This record gives sequence, structure tokens and C-alpha cells, in this order.
Amino acid sequence: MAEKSVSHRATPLVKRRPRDYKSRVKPTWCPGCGDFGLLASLLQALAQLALDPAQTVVVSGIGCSSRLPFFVRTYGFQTAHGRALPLATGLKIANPDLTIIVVGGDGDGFSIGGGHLVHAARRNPDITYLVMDNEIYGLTKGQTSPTSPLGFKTRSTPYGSADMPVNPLAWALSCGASYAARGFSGQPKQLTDLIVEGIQHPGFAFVQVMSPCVTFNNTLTQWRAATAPLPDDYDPGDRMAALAQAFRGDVLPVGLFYREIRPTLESHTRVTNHPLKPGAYDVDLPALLASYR
Ligand SMILES: Cc1ncc(C[n+]2csc(CCOP(=O)(O)OP(=O)(O)O)c2C)c(N)n1
Ligand code: SF4
Repeated sequence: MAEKSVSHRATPLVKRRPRDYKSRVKPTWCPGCGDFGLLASLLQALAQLALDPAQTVVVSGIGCSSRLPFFVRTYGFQTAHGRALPLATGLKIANPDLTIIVVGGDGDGFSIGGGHLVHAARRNPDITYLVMDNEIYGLTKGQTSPTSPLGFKTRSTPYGSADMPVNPLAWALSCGASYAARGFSGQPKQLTDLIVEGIQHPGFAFVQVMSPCVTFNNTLTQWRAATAPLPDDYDPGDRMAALAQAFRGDVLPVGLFYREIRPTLESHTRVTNHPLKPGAYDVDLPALLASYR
């Protein structure tokens, strides 16, 4: 059974409000951007869990959505485009007591960063990954992304996209994600619950957040109509059932698709809580290079 990190435990004696986690930096997003909804839910989740800001890190790559760490009063790290997951994994191994939340867009996470999703999901570090999926590249002014639908016309695909869109939930599930959920920025209460459960989950928690880009791909009305809860008798312990729900074409199910408990990356990785001994990491360089020949 995987151990829950100390920092993920709620501290009931400390009462915190969402605004306690808000930084002084005002979001630079367009009015109405779905990312405001995710930010509000995240602030609410941090307050509900009364997380210590000094032990919490929000990590991102590059994109409109990846601006989010600036707006939260925790530690933050904006790294290179698509590289948030490996950076966050390294942070977690170096200091397992930190609560680490990774945020970003579909371009950041499924294009340039796609390879990292595969390995984060199968390695199961205890981090939470919130992807604000707007099915487009917002920051660079509206190009087709890996989740854009077939036939989607943008400046980069003026005759319509010929590429099959990826299915982020099915992808994460098939790579071994131990927590997989879908929320909608227009349903903040449920989204907050999914984020709280994701942070509390001891392992890699993947949450696809449908978050409309009102400027380049306004899907707000469409997603309001399409989102639907998972069936009442749904069992989130069944990965195959989760995959079937992820591939549904009639509605866009939202909720907790899958959860399992298994050892985390850091639970079976050597953790150096002690000062490094001189020579502990000495490497026989010639032998190492020879081994690659
Ligand atoms: C190595 C590299 N390649 C390309 C870019 C240009 N770039 C910046 S953000 C972005 C995609 C943004 O889309 P997404 O991640 O979906 O975020 P959104 O802006 O929609 O929130 C791209 C291609 C970059 N900054 N660095
Ligand atoms: S361009 Fe789109 S994703 Fe970027 S801030 Fe504006 S609405 Fe949001």
C-alpha cells in the first residue's frame, strides 16, 4: 500500500480561505477564458486541504494555461514548453514531502510533452497533473492541437485538420495512470472535488479539464450541452470500463473515471534524506562510456 505524503494531509486546525492562496499577480487571460474556472477550483481545493504554501509547488510549461503558477501564492516553477512533468517528477524524488501540482495545456502536454505523459503515468510519482484542454494552441494565436477534432480549420490547417485527435483520458489510462478524471471549468464544484481527490490520491493523478478558449475556439456552449455525469452504477476500480467511458461519442462524461492504489515512484526510489557522502556518486567514466560502445 502506498504511503501518503505528510504534506497531503489536511490540517483541520488551520482554517484557510481560497484568497489566502491567491498571489498579487492578476491573471492575464482573456475575459471569459475557461482557465479562470480551473484557477478558482484550484484555489478552493488548496484551501479545503489547508495545504502549507511553503510545501506546495505548482509547475508548468509554456502556454496561456501555463501562466497559472504566477497567480497562486505557493512555490511555482515555469519550465520549458512540454517539460513540466519530468521537472515535477525530479522535484518529488528530491523532496517527497512536497505537494506537487502540474498544470498546462493540451499542446504543452500532448504535443511536445506527450512522451513525458507516458512515463509519468507508468512510473506513478505522487503528483497531480491538471491539463486545461481547449483543443487549440491559445498562446500562439490559434493553431491546431493534438486534441483538435478532425476537419478543424485554423491558420495551421486552413483546409481542415486531417489528423485523428488523441483521447487524453484513454491515453493516460492505457499508460497506467492510477487516478484519471475529467472535469469542466464550467462546473467548479465538481472540478474542485476532483482536484482535492487527485491531490489526496497517493500516485499520479491525471485530470483532463475541459477549459474553453473563448478567443480562438469557443466551445463553452457545446461543452455545457455535451457534459454528462458517469452512470450511477459506474465502478471507478475497473480500468476497461474507464476506457469504454473515455471513448464514448454520445456525451462527454465528467467525473472520476479510475482510481487504484499501487506503489509510487518515490516509494521504491532511493531517497537521499542524508547529506551526500563524499565519493558516493563517483562514476568510473571510462567504463561508463565503454558500456555505450
Ligand atoms: C520549444 C518550443 N516550441 C514551441 C513553442 C511555441 N509555443 C508556445 S505555447 C505553445 C502551445 C500552446 O498551447 P497549449 O499548450 O495548448 O496552451 P494554451 O495556450 O492553449 O493554454 C507553443 C507551440 C515554444 N514556446 N517552445
Ligand atoms: S487566448 Fe484562449 S486560452 Fe489564451 S487566455 Fe485567451 S481565451 Fe484563454
